[in-house]
Amino acid sequence: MNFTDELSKKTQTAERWLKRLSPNGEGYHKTIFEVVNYSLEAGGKRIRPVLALGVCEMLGGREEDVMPLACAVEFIHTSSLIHDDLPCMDDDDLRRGKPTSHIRFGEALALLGGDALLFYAFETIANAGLPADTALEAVKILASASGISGMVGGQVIDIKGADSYDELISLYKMKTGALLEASVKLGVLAAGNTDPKVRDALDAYAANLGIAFQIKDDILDVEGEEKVIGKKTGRDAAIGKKNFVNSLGIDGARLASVEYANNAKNALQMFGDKSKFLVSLADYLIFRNK
Ligand code: GRG
Repeated sequence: MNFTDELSKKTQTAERWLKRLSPNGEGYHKTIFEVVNYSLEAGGKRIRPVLALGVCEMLGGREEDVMPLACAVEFIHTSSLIHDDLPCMDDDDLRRGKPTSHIRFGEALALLGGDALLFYAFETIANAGLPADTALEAVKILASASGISGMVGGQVIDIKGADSYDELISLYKMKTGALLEASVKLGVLAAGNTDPKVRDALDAYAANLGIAFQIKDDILDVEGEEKVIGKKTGRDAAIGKKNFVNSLGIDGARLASVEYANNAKNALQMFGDKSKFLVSLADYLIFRNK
């Protein structure tokens, strides 16, 4: 199968599982189901679940073992997008091609929608029927990637503003890289692979991919088309936020994204042909138009 077909197949698998595992219910509080599903169903590239699935399959694992974990990452990611768009954060009114959650439902419900999805991610892991030690390890991976020294910590640096190149890299590793790294780690966990060499190689792949992905996000903020990427462009310039493009120029940023993607691909050498999908995914992510 060529890369495009494989990506499309894995994305469809992610959509199918998200539909199956997304929160659903009735009751006096039923509005919250509408709030969370509005953002989940708005789409998105589903890169994180696809990555978890790609890693798990490369290591010989099964779809049914990885997809509840992969969906949990997408729940956290979607929760972070809802919070990121709030007036107290980036104050955006467009996301995934639709009005942001707080524009549609008001700030209080958007805040609660993000909160609800965060907890729901862990509920999903707990209900996945995994052996207790696997579930515990999955919780550890996801909680530390999302929390104080992961995505939330990265957002704290983002709010303050990075003062140096090194700080910018730390920010990217935490705010964006941590969840991509967690996706890869969960793929390894679901496949039951405990070989330290395998883990180190895939950790290196994910760490470099995370930085490359965020640099491309910076590039799209400058040259992306709003209609295609589904969110407002020019945001970093508007609020004077330091990023790779205004630090290195557009060509420098492009070069840096290629360099990090190359590092990611090189980390996969030990897997030979089996890593074809993950190698192509790195290229796809730095040349994407949304
Ligand atoms: C959820 C408790 C909690 C806190 C959130 C707001 C915040 C703290 C963190 C910000 C995280 C964030 C939005 C990082 C940017 C990562 C990024 C490049 C997002 C865009 O990801 P894509 O391109 O989006 O995969 P789609 O829509 O395709 O899923």
